Amino acid sequence: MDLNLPNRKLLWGGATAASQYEGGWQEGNKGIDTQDVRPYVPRTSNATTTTRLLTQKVIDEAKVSNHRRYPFRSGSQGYYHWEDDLALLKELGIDIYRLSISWARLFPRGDEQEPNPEGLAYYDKIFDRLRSYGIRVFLTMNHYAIPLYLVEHYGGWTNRILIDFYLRFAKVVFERWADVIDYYLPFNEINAGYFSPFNGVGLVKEEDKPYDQSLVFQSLHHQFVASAKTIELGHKMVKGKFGCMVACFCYYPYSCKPEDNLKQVIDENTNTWFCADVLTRGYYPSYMQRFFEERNIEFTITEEDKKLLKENTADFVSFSYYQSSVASTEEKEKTAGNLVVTTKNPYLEANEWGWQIDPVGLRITLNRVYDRYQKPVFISENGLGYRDVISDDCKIHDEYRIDYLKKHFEQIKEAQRDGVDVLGYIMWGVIDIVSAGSCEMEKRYGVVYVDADNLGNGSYRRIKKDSFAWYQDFIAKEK
Ligand code: BGP
Repeated sequence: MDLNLPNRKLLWGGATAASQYEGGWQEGNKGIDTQDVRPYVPRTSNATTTTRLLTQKVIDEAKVSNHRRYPFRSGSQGYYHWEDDLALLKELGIDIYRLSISWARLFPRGDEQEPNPEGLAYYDKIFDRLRSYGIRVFLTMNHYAIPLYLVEHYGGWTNRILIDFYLRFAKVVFERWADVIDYYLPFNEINAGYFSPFNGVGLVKEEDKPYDQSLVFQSLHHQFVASAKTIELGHKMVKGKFGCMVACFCYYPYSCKPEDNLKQVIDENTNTWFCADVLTRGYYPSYMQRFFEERNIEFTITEEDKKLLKENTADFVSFSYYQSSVASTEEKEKTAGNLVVTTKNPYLEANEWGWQIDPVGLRITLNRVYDRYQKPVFISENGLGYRDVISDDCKIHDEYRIDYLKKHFEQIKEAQRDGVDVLGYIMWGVIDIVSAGSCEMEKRYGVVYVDADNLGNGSYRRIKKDSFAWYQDFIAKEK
């Protein structure tokens, strides 16, 4: 019996993001952005608030400080090492490279009419080289970093005018590099907007006060509209496909107690599916009505916005997946994860940062996403954050990462056999980069090691880890 299930050859890739990789924060007339002002704070203190939820005081201090504790200003110094890095990616044999463009490198303040020529020249070089290597491009148009000027003078994404500024940026990208880009993502992990409003929507936290949720959701709504308008324009101008992306947390109920199961549904709906529902189905899901009412969240959605969302949905769905989570109605031991804190799962191991490693959860997530949207699915981020060490033989023996990748890849194959239409897999931080959550260089994901510590000490020399050869061999066999 033939059900005509999709059976694609997967694209295997690797990813970086401009703010975490490039450095060169003042090179080529780049403007300062929201990541440049995030300080590294050792994890022993109240690091989450200081590093992710920035107040104006922290921003003001950063603006006048040349201290090395601003890791995004150096990133992995990709701005200077890009030629060697792209050569390494070529050697690795990846089919597709996911990267982002720094908005502030193209539009230093964000509200200019014309792009910065030096910014254009930098990305010309990158895209030319990728073209000549035959590596396809998965472009994250905006991966967290927002020109700081837009935050301080316009209030970040709370202000509807950012949609116009963003569209100006998008148009430049379409006009200039369309021939080399296959997949576009208007926003990285769009649901980060409400877990991490400074990173996600450029919202500054007031001292000693929680975020105003109406502002958070208004900002997010503006990003939804910007995304729809980008797709509308992109479909007219370029051949590439447009996706949406959410951070997936794969919730399990703690027990078979009905209340735990209900909590699983609610947590997964509000934390994960809400944004993907809007961008993929083209309208706000009904379950959000109650969520907004119970929290007195009020914001503006115009009739024109509704029409735009409806008519410009994503061509494919993508997600990051690092860990699964547990929904429990009872107070249980907690552990951290990507963007969320969750109940500990007694069946799983976690990395040093508490992120629970769960390859089967990836298969479950792929099935849930495909079943829900019936659109092709791209795993746009996955990987293992680990404190790698250089051993006496000057190598990095990261057999734990090989084991992690192997087990996750097996589950992707299983999901394909389940009938999920998987487009590809992109390994996060293929070359070591600064952590977006904790601003550490020493939380490493790459198959290429970058010799630098959390304060930017080091040679920034690149060293291939053992996982490099393993991934290279895996990809070669897949071709
Ligand atoms: C995602 C972000 C990435 C990335 C990754 C790993 O949320 O899209 O930018 O960094 O998580 O997180 P971290 O860097 O905090 O380990």
